[in-house]
Amino acid sequence: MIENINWYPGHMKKTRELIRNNLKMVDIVIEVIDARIPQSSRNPIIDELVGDKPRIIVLNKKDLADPAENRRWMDALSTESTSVLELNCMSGDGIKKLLRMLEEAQRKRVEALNKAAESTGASAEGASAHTAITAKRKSTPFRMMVVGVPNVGKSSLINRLTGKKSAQTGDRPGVTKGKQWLTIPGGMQLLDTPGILWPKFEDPQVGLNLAYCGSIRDEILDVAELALSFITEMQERYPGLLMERYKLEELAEMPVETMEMIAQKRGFILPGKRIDYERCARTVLDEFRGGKIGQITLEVAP
Ligand SMILES: Nc1nc2c(ncn2[C@@H]2O[C@H](COP(=O)(O)OP(=O)(O)OP(=O)(O)O)[C@@H](O)[C@H]2O)c(=O)[nH]1
Ligand SMILES: [Mg+2]
Repeated sequence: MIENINWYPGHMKKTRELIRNNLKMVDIVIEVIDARIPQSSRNPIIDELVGDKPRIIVLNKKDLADPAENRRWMDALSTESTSVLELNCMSGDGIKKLLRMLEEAQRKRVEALNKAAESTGASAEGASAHTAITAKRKSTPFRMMVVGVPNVGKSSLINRLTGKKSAQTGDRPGVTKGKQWLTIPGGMQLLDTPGILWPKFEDPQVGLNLAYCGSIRDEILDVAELALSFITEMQERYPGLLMERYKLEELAEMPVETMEMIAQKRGFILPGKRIDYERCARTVLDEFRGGKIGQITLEVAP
């Protein structure tokens, strides 16, 4: 059943260790989330691992989400130690602002190290501590780690920051496999990580949202059933967009009938006049994922 999506392949356990082991080396964590599902794409494991380390939350794919909701989510997610910004990795809109935020964080780090160096006393012990801190400041570049659930755009973000195609990207989950450190112009270093999920979705809706947005491999899902629950949600939240996209004068009471109407409109009919549900389902989901139905946010900001 689609309500019980559970997907936690072994490599995700490895990624968890990768994040844990590299965390002490980084100065800041960039958590990439999907602007269409800002709540569901926040991984509780990441929260637990990162703790109160300085963090920037990137509300990515802002072009695919409702602009008014993006603003509300940015307000809702920002805290004392967490800055939030919206981003479109396809156009690069928001990257300059992110770079400014990173430079500011880098400046704060140098300041903190300077302060630590100053506070070391005049004793022999203090002098060696002073030397160690100064050496650290000079030799260790500012480092960050990019984390998030699969397919949110971590590698795309990294390519924007490095200004070239350093990391492999793709419109499916599980593209990034190992770990790789990259350097961005100006000398900051960053670590791309594979997308990770968590072993159990407490709320089945979270699993559905992640599946709609392509964070869970379609191969393990019943696509027709997934599209049907997506249409059900669209009928409630964005009926106008659904009608407009599929040129429907009205929506049926039963979402399965709406799906049949869409299939009729698009000519997804098999021999014997049978509806090609599978093809219709894939089309609707692909069109949502590609932003063709409109700017859609599936979770309302608190
Ligand atoms: N419309 C839109 N698409 C984006 C944006 N950022 C990334 N994408 C697309 O989203 C898909 C996934 O991007 P990746 O950068 O591979 O995502 P990832 O988080 O590294 O994925 P994994 O390595 O599989 O965890 C690709 O098809 C990108 O082109 C964005 O801001 N807007
Ligand atoms: Mg990747």
